[in-house]
Amino acid sequence: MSKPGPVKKIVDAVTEAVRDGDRPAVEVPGAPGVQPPPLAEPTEPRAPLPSKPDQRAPAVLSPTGRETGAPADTAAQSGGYLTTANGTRLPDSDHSLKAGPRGPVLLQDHHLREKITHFDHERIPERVVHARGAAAHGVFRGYGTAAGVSRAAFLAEGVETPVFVRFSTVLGSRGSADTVRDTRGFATKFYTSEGVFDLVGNNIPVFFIQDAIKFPDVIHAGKPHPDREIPQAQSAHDTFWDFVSLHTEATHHTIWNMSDRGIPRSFRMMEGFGVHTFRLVDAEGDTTLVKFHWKPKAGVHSLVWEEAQLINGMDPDFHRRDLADAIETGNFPQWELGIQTFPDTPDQTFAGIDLLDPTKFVPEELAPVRPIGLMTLNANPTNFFAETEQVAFHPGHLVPGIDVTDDPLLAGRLFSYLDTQITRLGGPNFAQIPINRTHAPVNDMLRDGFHQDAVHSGVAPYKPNSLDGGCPFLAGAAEHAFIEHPTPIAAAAKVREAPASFADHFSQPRLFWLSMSPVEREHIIAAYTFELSKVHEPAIRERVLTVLAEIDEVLCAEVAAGLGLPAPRPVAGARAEVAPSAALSQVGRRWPATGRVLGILTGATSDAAVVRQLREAALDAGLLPLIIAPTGAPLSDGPAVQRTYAAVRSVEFDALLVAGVPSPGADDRGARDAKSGAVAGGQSTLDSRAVLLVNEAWRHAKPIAGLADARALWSAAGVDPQAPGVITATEDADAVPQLVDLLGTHRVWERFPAQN
Ligand code: HDE
Repeated sequence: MSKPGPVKKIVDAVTEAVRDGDRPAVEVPGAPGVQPPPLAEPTEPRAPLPSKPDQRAPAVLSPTGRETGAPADTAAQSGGYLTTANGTRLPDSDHSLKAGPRGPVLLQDHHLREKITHFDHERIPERVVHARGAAAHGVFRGYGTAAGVSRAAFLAEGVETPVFVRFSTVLGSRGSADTVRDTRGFATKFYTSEGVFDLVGNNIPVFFIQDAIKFPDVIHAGKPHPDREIPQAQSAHDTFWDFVSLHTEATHHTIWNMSDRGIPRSFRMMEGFGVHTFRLVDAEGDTTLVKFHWKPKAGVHSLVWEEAQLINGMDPDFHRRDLADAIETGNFPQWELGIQTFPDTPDQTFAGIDLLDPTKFVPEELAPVRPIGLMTLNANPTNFFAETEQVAFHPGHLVPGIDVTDDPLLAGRLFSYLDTQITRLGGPNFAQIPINRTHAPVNDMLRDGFHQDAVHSGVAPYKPNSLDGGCPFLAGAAEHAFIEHPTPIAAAAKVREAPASFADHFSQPRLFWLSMSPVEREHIIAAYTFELSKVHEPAIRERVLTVLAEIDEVLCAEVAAGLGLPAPRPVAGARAEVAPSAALSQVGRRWPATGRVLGILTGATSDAAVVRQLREAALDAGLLPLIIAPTGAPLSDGPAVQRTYAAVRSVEFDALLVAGVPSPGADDRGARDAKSGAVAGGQSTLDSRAVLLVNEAWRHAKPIAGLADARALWSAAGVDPQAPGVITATEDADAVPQLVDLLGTHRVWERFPAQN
């Protein structure tokens, strides 16, 4: 095989970029550039500044995957003077060329026309689904543990492969909010030495439909109503529930969406799933069926619904900011890639579960997830449009050793992703866009088309030829060709039918429900109740209840009670006997707290030395501390302020630390800030925004700590000082380690007593 030159070099650069210090590279993320601007408008030209250290651009490779040796900033703007697109310098970009100062504007003004024409075409069609997303660069290192089941070169021990990962919501438009209740996309592009491999998965292991032909139906039902185009980015409306209540194979995916998985705390804290069963092929040609899993090192954590709703107004970019900030502060998110393996038997079932049915998953208790590699996201994109918007994933981007199965949903995807990019990215040459370029040499005989970036030489882009010496030649297995596995197909007739096993729509939703902890069940009940209360048509609400009756009596009864409707009984009588899977619950384990956001609430009289010390301790523990103060003025000789009382909201933080008495700020009045007085019984000696902050953190079961003088705040905010997760520290230094310990379980779950 030809030596994988570019891949190795890029990985070396990435690995070098991975900072190993104990302290974040940047303590407070979000600076727009590498250097702060002067107050006055600059008067002398200078070359554009480099990107920030946390950013990386696509690798500098030719459109056909060849190493160019060009410096990494080659694709960026250059020079200190404004030019046309053709590099001619310009004297003015503020005034159109006119016949005299009062016009008319002259058609001759080529600069005006170029500037406006380009602007007119700045947008491309957003993705038909998964339009809203955020992405990062990283590296994947194979453990070698998959070597026995797959010949894929990038899975071999120690092999490092550059990756680009895009996370997304499914339903919303490109400008919609991040923390809506929805499935999240988790798409990974591996730039391997054998070509690009895309693992285009979700954060939920099952899908709404079993056959690709139903995809337009489920998406039309989930998208906003076609007449008013509302609601944006959510499933809480008539058409969604109309569809899923009639098309009951959607029941399983729907209950996952209604669970806490539908409102992740962070992209960093989501599992990822390939959903379909794939077929791995080893060096001998032997096959194994697998399901892919991404396991986040930070654990799987979620928001609570009220937080999610507040965040959508407060910071609609919450998830993309969180991802970018974590990377900028050196808290690189990591996931282990794992596989569940199943024998490749003719019936393609495992423990009675049909592996070709994408509405079913295999509980980890039946088939453990074996880790096969580690992914680290360590650089932010340099340009959102060029990279995150233009990246084009495709489940058909496969490498030798990874093949597809006959899952009918996957079959449709193999057609759809290629097709959609032709419209979205303006023609068939999107593989040549820098972020999509393979890091392996290309010799494809595909020619011409819109936006052809390659300058192909020679006269023989056809086969067979003699003019080009018969090149390019075909590869065999020894030369790492991708050879479809010759899977036998049983004798069959052409039918529009599903296998009989696909008719079971309720046993796994029941399994999921029974696997949840009591508080997670409360959240599921609340989510169904919320969503259905937004459904206008009573018949649809009642119909959903008939589906819930098939899952569980308590679930159905509680949702029915919330809607004020009678609870129906299951049609068939008995529900399936299923064994719960403990691995599905998000509650009950401990995880590292690194990268969590700590709000440090200060008052006008806070001791700057103590605040500095607490902040240092938080940074040492790998947290991202943000200082909250009455105004933007720093405490005397203390650290800079990141949030003011007027701008802050509890939902930004995973935990709160009160380091001083928040006496009322000058703007603590309803006319200026309606949050003032939001908490009944607020006392005049405390700022009511600070009281609200603590009250919300308390209600959302977040760890809260305060130094001894926080007691008055506890009582004003309705916090029980004896309750779990409330720390009143006597020694300043005590608070941070205790908070870190509490963050290990994400929330103080004991503060959410549950009944069901
Ligand atoms: Fe997709 N899906 N999908 N999908 N999907 C797209 O491709 C489609 C499905 C997923 O960050 C589109 O480039 C069909 C399952 C992700 O760029 C489109 C079917 C899973 C992303 C498309 C499915 C996914 C997409 C829209 C049913 C989880 C975002 C733009 C057969 C395993 C990728 C684009 C990114 C995007 C079609 C079902 C995941 C239209 C027809 C199942 C993560 O091609």
